[in-house]
Amino acid sequence: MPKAEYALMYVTDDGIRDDNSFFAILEAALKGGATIIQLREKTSNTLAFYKRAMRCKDLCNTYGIPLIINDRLDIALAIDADGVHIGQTDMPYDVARRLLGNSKIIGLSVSSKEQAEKQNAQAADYIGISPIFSTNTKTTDLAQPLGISGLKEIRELYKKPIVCIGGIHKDNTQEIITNGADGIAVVSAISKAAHPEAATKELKEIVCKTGTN
Ligand code: TZP
Ligand code: MG
Repeated sequence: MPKAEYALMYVTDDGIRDDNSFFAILEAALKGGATIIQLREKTSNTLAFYKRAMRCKDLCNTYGIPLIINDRLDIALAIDADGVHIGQTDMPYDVARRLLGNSKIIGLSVSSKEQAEKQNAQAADYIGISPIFSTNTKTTDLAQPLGISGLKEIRELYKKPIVCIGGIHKDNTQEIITNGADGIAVVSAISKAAHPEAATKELKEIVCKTGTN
């Protein structure tokens, strides 16, 4: 079994501005078995982000699932989230750790073997390989996909959990887990599914039946 917490991360879809749809899909992901939620809001102002974060926290608490916040330390602190996911140009890891304390989760995106070897990646709770495959969901600030060969190289040197993101769906999940990832992070495979709860369940089953560690 992969580490349960990282098996299936649902990264919320910031394209969904309607709160009813946004929270219906989040709840479907929770019901379907997502093991961790990452709130990612790229366009909302601070107040809108904060309000969504509060509601996400309530919902995640109801299902007993951790909630982490993409990029924004201030939002994570304000709602006492379970952690943050930061990229290479966000708050430095050491500062994030100092602000959040040791009990919170800090994940770091890496887009190369060199980044995975650095001290901040080694200190993080997990790394996100970003992107593993090409995706239409994130269009700015996206590195070249690392692919399965990149994942394998990083798995050799990185001992903590690895979560892959980018272009992941039910037909490429097994290959990712077989080649050393502890979990997957998806946006559209859940948010754009005709049946988000069933889609989540299916992804989770593939990860869990494939994972060996
Ligand atoms: N970071 C790297 S790729 C990506 C993010 C947030 C988007 C992933 O979206 P999808 O729809 O799962 O390909
Ligand atoms: Mg970021």
